[in-house]
Amino acid sequence: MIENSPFIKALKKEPLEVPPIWYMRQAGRYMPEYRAVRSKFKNFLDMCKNPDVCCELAMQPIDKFRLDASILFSDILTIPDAFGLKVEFVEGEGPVFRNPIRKRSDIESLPEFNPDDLDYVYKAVSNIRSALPSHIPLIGFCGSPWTLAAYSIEGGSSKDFAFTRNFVAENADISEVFLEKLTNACFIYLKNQVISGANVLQIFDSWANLLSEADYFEYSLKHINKLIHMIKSDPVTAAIPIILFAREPKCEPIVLADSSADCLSLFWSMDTIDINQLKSKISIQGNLNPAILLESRDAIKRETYKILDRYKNYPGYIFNLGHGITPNINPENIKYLTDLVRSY
Ligand code: 1CP
Repeated sequence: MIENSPFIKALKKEPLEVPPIWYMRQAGRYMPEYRAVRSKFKNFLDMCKNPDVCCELAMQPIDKFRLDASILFSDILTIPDAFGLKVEFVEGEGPVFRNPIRKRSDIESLPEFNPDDLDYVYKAVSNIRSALPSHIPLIGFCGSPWTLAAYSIEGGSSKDFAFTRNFVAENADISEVFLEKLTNACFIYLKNQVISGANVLQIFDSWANLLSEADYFEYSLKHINKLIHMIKSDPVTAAIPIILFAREPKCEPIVLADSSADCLSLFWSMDTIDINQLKSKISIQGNLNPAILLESRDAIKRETYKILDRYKNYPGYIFNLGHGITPNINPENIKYLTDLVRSY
């Protein structure tokens, strides 16, 4: 039974002897098994459009490391792609939008979001759910409306998303329209993932750090709050736990807890926050710096124990990294880390 899994118990803030473990980007380029499959596809999104391959990739880290949760293999940029922005992943360049949002009229003329365009994702969810052992929960996910808007307006990734920040400052009203369209799309998308078998949902606000505190509320958190409210108000999704990952937002963590997410996924630099304020309000997931996994085993042990010491009496603590596993990490260190946490 999924309800008895340590991951779901932790999401309900139950105290546990051993924290459940999974890793952001647990399926990815650091694994030779992943690279073998990836080499058969030129464009990354073409691979995401193949539900059988997505299932194989999602299962790889589960089979290899016996983790406590599985995550859908897909990407956050499927939604902008479905809006007709034509997302491609260019070798060595990351995502490139062939049809980005450049001006107001690009938002005014956006087609209606058709959730059926993402049937390939829902099929991947149901394939993964069928392949997983029945006690391992499956996490579905989406990007936050703000993070999706940032990629869509910038036309790809960037260090500082300067074009995007300028665009929203000069076009606040139409940006609001775009963010609302994305919020509604995220809701239907997540609801379909739940219908297809997702047991938990995670929202990735990976570019939360771009915004000032006031702008963070206006352009990001307001829409996340609305999305969570929609999920919690729909009978189909109401009981599904929600994890919120926000990369270094310029607001207090307690403000994120007020979003009524069930769990806060902490970025690795968020290690001085007052967790007593959060206790009994929200579960916590995190937050080892993935860069530590490039160091010696002594360093990995030291830094991991620091985190486990900090959260040992925190009801509803889930072990994870503070951001995704990077391609240069040795899979042996993932195994070492997992054993370390389980034997603490
Ligand atoms: O060429 C390749 O092999 C592509 C590498 C890759 C992978 C493995 C990308 C491109 N996306 C993914 C899968 C992915 N992306 C998953 C499922 C795998 C898993 O977690 O096990 C998930 C949950 C994501 C989510 C995602 N995509 C985020 C949010 C998490 C985060 O890292 O902050 C973001 C920002 C993206 C965009 C994206 N997709 C891929 C890349 C390289 C990027 C980042 C681009 C950038 O630098 O801005």
